[in-house]
Amino acid sequence: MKQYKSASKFISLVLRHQPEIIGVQLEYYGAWVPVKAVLRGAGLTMEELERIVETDEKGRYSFNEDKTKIRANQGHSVDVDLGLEPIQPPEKLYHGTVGRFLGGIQKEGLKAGKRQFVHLSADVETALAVGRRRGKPVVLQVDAGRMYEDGYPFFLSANGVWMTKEAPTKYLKM
Ligand code: HQG
Repeated sequence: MKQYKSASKFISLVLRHQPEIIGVQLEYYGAWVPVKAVLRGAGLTMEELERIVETDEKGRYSFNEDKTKIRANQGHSVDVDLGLEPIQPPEKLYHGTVGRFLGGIQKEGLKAGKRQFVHLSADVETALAVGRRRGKPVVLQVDAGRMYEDGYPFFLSANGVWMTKEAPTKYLKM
C-alpha cells in the first residue's frame, strides 16, 4: 500500500483495475467487492474507508445499502456490468485530452482504450481538468445529441460522468 500516493489511489486501483492485488474479484454484475477484503488489503479501518468514500472529490466510490460491499462508480478496466440504463445525453458533451493524442483521435475517433467506456463531461471546465492530468489540455466537443439519434447508447455514472463505447470522428469538433 505504501508505494501508492494515497489510500484513495490504492482503492481506485483495486476497485477498477487490479482487484487481484488484494486477492479479490469484482462481482460481474455491479462491480462490487466485499468491504472486509478492502479493509484488510488496504490496511484501513472502516472509519477511514468511510471517510475516503464521503470526502472523495469526484464521488468515485459507493457502498451498498448495508455497507458490506463497495464499488467504483465508473472508470473500470475490468469487464463488469454496472447495470446502468442507457439514457438520452445532452446535445453537447466534452472530452478532455492532450495534443499528442489528437492524431489518433482524428484517425479513429474516441476509443475506450483500456477502460470500458470513453469518458465525457457535461461541461468544459471538467473536461479541461481531465485533460490537465496529462499536460496542456485540449477539449473536444462531442455531438452527443446526433450520436444518440444515430443509435449510440449513452450512460451516466452515479457520480455524473457521461460514458459511451466510442465516438467516431464525424461527431467530434476539435
Ligand atoms: C485518449 C479520470 C489516441 C483519450 C478522469 C485519453 C476521467 C485516444 C486517453 C476518467 C484515442 C485514455 C477517464 C485515440 C481516446 N487515439 N488517444 N483514438 N481515443 N484517446 O484515462 O478520459 O480521476 O482511459 O483522449 O477524470 O483521460 O480516474 O481516459 O486521453 O473521468 O476518477 O486516450 O479518469 O477520473 O485515457 O479519463 P483514460 P480519460 P479518475
